[in-house]
Amino acid sequence: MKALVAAVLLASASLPAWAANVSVTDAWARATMPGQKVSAAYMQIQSDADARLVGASSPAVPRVEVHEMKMDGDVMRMREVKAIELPKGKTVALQPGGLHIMLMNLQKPIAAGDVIPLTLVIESAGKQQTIEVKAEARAPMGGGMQH
Ligand SMILES: [Cu+2]
Repeated sequence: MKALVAAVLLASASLPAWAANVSVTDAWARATMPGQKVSAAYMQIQSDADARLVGASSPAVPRVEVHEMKMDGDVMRMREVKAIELPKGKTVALQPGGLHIMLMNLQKPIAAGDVIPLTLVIESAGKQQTIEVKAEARAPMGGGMQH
């Protein structure tokens, strides 16, 4: 994790002056169970200016969406969100049971220890920048994530 943080800091050093300084920590993805075609990635995101996460992609995953989970009555449902607000100075957590990066149409399983490269699209002051993130896969928990 130390190497990842260093890489993120290095990347932000070369950003243009208008860009928000965005740091991503503790990025991880859920390893899949046999036959599972979807998974999710989670992370903590902090920006030094008001910004929004407006998209994500990965060369390793055919389809990536930004999702949120919410209770609908007594059923947990998820839906795609257009953007996640990143208020200045506030750490926004993408975590199980809440906001997440959905990894879809997986062509092959994700094993614990695999590294999933993700590109986050961040918008601030009307402009977009991309942030490269590496999410290391962790073993699925009992029951996994229901879709
Ligand atoms: Cu989802």
